[in-house]
Amino acid sequence: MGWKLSYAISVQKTKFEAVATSHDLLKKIEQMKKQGFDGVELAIRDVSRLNYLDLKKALKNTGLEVPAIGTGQIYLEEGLSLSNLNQKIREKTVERLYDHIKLASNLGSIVIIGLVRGNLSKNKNSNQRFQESLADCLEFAAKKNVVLGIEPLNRYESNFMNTIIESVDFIKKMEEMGYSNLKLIADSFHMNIEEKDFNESLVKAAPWLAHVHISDSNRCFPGSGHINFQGIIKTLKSLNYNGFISGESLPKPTELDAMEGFLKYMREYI
Ligand code: LER
Ligand code: MN
Repeated sequence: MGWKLSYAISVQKTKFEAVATSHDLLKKIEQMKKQGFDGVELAIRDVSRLNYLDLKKALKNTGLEVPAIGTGQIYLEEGLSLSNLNQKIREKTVERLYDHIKLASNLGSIVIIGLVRGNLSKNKNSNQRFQESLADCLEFAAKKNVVLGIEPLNRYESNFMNTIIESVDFIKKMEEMGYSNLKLIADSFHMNIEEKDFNESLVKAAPWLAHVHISDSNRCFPGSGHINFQGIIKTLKSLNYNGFISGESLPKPTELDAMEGFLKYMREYI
């Protein structure tokens, strides 16, 4: 089975710890090529600050793909989210995501809707407002042939869509409303906290599963904690999953060790 492997890189300084960072994207992508990665997942706060020419050059030189673009820093660094009570803030979030979607359209990536969801408030319209803001993004993305991926997050990082089934139900509801470009991203770290059974949840996720994030129970590279990755790999194979597997783990003991640890584990078991 030849799954393609990528690793999440933040292109700007960030509070989010479970990524590798890069201030020289060109060098970083060349390093990843040498390590044997097939792709680089980019976590981007503000697309307008990205050195697009360097990125294009690095991708052309190396042949690496960008399977996914992460957006969580919009929330973590700036407090913008799709569920903010303030309409102006929701609009600003949507505008910001349009830039991620345009970039994704150029690079053939999916755009991750994880932390940028924010948190629902007690206000009874909260969920509706989130849904409307996301629908704006979905419409814009559809015109650009871009898929958005809901990533269920553990309860300590968001207060809604914590589980696969909750997220699948939401995706189905959006499909009924005519939005067909919303898919699902499974992250082993969040699943370990929220799911009853990895296998059952992945089976339910399968028809919508577009991307997979991998880190162990302690958010370090696979093999450092107690998640049964061999079980996960077996299930994904049985489901004919054919997307990318992307490492998203703490830079421990060092960033390079974490990236190498991910590759070594995956090469041994996939
Ligand atoms: C956050 O914990 C995470 O896993 C990111 O991929 C979501 O934006
Ligand atoms: Mn993740």
